[in-house]
Amino acid sequence: MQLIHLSALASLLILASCSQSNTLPRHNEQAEALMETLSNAAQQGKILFGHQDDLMYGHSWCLTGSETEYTKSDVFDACGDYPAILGYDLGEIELQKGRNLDGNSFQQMHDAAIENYRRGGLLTFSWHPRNPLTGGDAWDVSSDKVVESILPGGEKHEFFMGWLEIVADYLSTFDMPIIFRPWHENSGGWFWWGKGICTPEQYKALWVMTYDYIAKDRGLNNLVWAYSPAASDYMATYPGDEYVDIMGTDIYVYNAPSFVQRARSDFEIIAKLAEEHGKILALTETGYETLPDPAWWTDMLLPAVEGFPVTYALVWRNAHDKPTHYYASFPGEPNQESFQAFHDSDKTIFLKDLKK
Ligand code: BMA
Repeated sequence: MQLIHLSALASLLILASCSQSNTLPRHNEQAEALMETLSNAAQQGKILFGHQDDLMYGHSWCLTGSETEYTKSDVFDACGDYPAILGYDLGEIELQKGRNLDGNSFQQMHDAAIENYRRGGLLTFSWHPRNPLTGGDAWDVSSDKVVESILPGGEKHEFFMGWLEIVADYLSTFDMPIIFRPWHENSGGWFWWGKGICTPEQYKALWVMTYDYIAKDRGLNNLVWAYSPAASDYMATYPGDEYVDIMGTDIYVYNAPSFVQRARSDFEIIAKLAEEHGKILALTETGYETLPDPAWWTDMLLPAVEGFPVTYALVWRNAHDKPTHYYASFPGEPNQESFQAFHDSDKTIFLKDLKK
């Protein structure tokens, strides 16, 4: 009898905890506020500026590990203000070595992001996970069975759910909203979750599995979910309105014929979809490596988004160990003046503007 009672009680508790997580609002207040900040910017014809790995390192410097202030920034040193959005990457968190694929300490990314939120700034995480089937990196597309292998019933399913657990554990240490952008650029064929490496159905199932575990099972409703394929194939892998908050896309300058033309024709498509589906529009990654055009900031990036409700544009990282791999200006970089004009423009929002 006693046993029956105990197991009945256990079932009741399980049921109660399930129904509790099912009744959680999809977004907590922090996430709602983040989405409102983004939407308000677009309504005013403004765009938030983001920079990948800002505060962690820059073109010619890198945190040593003992810092606690998180004030050094190429963007700040170039224009006197911090980006409105920090972009960080979770890649290799699944290996549990304390540092990501580009050498950033997970602890420091956490502390810098929290401090930056206290200053009024926002945060987005992408994830370049290793290949769970082959053991290679995110760019290992040697097998087209990877996604299949991690979906329910696949040989790597349990193993991969362990990776999601690590991600959810880390994300749950942030008492702040986060734009979470997994499985990005999937309309290209360069990541193991990309086009031609998995089917659209498998991709959607991967997204839903990720969402269901992190948002529902783990109850992380501080996340705002960003989807970011190319415009040409946008809806082929769309997981559904209940799984996506931001309709984004990644566009770099090397996309022919010209960046402005390409971006504008992409936004014609995605802005319409975002409106139809009630989603937020974003340029989730962009940039011109080594900034060869002095007018890139004012004469390319701003005209590329002009007239579209693009809420933010995040430029990629300024690697400290690859001298030509940079996307934001820094002191002495020839485009600093144009970057300053971009910062000073009433169309852009940096950290100081978020505080106003
Ligand atoms: C790429 C490059 C790589 C980096 C990766 C993940 O675009 O910057 O050097 O490892 O992003 O951040």
